[in-house]
Amino acid sequence: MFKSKVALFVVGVLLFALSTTAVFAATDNQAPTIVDVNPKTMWANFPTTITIDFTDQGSGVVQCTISENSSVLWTSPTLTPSLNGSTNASLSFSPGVHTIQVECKDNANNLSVPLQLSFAANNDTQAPTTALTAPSSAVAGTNTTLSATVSDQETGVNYCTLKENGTEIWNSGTMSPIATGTLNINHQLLLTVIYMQLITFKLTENVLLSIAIN
Ligand SMILES: [Ca+2]
Repeated sequence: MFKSKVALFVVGVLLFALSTTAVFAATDNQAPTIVDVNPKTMWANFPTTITIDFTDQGSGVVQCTISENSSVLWTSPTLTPSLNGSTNASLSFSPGVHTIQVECKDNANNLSVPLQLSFAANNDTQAPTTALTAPSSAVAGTNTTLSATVSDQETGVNYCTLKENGTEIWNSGTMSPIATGTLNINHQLLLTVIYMQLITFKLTENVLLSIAIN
């Protein structure tokens, strides 16, 4: 009788141990890892989209932060828990050297090892280049479609406007910065003036072009 009670007790202890082990196995003790942060360099006074790539085991990443000198510059919204994903921040930096620290946490509040990124934020002082690719000339009073190439190796072209004798007749709106690309001006222009100007610029810089009207 005593032996059977001892046996039941032992079985009970074993079952408790097994269930406790199962609970522990479901607990996430694994901190997320920040795989990469891009870009590695930023221009000064220019909004940059920073992409944070992360992985996790267990509960999944739910939030990331970017801080500098212990002050938080940006906090992501609460993310859908993800074991392998990314999130984007938009930040603008003053001129000079910056060291930012990126951290992510999972749904069990495990904090990643911080990833540090140092870079010198410089002002973009080079104006973009642009060239009209069509047409090289036009006949006054006819509808004409313009296209142009734009190029900028620093912050990129993010806004273009077309002026006719100083009056804006078309603009691109704010675009994702273009390093090199073709700008299609989907606008039929009625050319009735002596010349037209295509102006591309970012920040306060601009360049001018003109086409001959015959
Ligand atoms: Ca985890």
